[in-house]
Amino acid sequence: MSYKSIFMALLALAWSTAFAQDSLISNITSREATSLNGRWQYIVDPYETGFYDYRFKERREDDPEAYWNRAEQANRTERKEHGYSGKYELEVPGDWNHQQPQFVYYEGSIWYKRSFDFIKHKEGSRYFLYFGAVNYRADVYLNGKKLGMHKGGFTPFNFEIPASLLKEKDNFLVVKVDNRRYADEVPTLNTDWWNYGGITRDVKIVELPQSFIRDFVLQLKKTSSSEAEGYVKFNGTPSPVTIEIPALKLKQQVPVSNGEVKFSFKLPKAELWSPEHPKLYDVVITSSSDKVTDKIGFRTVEARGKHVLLNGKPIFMRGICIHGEIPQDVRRAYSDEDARQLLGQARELGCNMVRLAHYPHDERMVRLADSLGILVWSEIPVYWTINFGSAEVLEKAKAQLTEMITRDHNRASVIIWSVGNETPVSPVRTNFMHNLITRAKELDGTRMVSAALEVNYNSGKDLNMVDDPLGEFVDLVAFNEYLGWYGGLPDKCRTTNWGTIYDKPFFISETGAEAKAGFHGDSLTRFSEEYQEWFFKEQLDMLSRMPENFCGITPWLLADFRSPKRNNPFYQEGWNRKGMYDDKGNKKKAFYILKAWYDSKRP
Ligand code: GCB
Repeated sequence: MSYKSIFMALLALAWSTAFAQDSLISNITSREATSLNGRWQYIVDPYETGFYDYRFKERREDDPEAYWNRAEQANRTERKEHGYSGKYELEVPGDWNHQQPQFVYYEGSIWYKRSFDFIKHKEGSRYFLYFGAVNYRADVYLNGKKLGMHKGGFTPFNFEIPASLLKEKDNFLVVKVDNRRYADEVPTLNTDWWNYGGITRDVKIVELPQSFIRDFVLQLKKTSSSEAEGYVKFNGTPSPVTIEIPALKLKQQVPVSNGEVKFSFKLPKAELWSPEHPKLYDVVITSSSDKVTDKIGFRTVEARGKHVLLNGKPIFMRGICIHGEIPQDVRRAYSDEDARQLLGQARELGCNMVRLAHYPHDERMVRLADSLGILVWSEIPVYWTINFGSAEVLEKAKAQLTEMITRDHNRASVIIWSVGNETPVSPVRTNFMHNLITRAKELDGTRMVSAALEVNYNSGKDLNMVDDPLGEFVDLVAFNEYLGWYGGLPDKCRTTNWGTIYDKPFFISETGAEAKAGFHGDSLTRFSEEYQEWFFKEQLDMLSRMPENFCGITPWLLADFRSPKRNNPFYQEGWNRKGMYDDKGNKKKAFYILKAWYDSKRP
């Protein structure tokens, strides 16, 4: 090991211990919880006055001017320069940008405060405060004490609340949310989507026994349709467990062995989960002090030779990329209804698959995909020009990858973990991405791992080869191409062919063109619905010449979305218009072209 790598490793270790948080509790939806969703009071703090004193030193925990401390004026002579009031409230979950006009472009810190009473159900319980997601950095304080800090805008996290700190009446919970972008974060400064800030997903307190089931995996073995395997992880002392699947009359005892609870057993009569038959089974896992339930589908998925095999049979993925946004309200998606809208629109288009770009979406999306039978590509926001040379940034990306996989590793719908999008080829980047792929495979050996790669489609050659060195490490070679939008006109598709040097399944993870709904012209008129329609006709014709390993496509994308990079004053006005649906939910002409093609591809 060189001095440089020792130094980098130490730095990474220091970083991970400095910001260590409690390991993520998975399957949170099956836990009884006290919701803290609703109206929270706020203070906007662009100068971070609540966090730093006038010498810009972090405030002491008991500093009365720290915004995490109670702020009521005790008497009329007391000077108070901050406070929470019912005049200033935001809805949680929800980004702040859409809630009040003055926040539409705000990037900075906002302090959220919520007072609440709490009923403890059992003596001797443990309490965890759980956040579905906060974008980007959350500093969390309860009754004046810091519970922890978390970075990463799209994954869940939890902090243990010391039982003595949680009161029956009038708890004072404060979360400082900071959504500023930085070069050394994940994502970095530059993305093609709006950086919505706030407590964007559910907040709750879960009450758990001293030793509880923190996480478990129960899945079919990678290539066996009748053998299940997995493990149960505890927070506290592990105990033997019983796994039950009542519909299969299955009851399996699993002992603790060498401190671990791991299992593998036959599951002979299970009906397999698939898009055509999204069968889910109730699963109950009981330990000596805890019990969790879940609904789990059993299926196998693998990249073998030229194909992706689902339950042993080749599958063609009729997909669409989706951003976690509800365009008609100009906001982030967070509810059951939002998930139904997005996946419902994808189904109308004829999809059997979605790429949830470019970050993990709300857990509701993958749970609904499980019950609708929609395959999912799930991704972390390692997007474009991350600082690939930094050991610290790699740790941040790994943390988000771990949280994504831990949350969703029992979802049959999820078949691909993606470690990033359009990252520029260089040895440093390939090493970084390879590290992420290795980590994803350590965490979950049953799913495919991929990344959306780039290819130079302006090379002027008739045959464009995907030869990114990362192709060696992924299971599925996926690439983005915009031939006819960023390069030339759509008729270029007539003479262009695609291939890859890797003998692996081949997938188009993006292609698309912009159209302002309701703007019409001839097919040569940029931003007209006719241009986008022509683009898709040419693209889809081209696909008939794809090589044998071509296994699917997720065009860019379901619906128009907010992007500060899109500033054409007539057609874009701050929106990326590549949607099949516009920002009001209307279908554009291209929708029908893609839908007809998908209908022709159904098995
Ligand atoms: C891409 C990116 C996506 C962009 C899209 C576009 O390649 O992956 O995030 O929004 O192109 O519209 O240019």
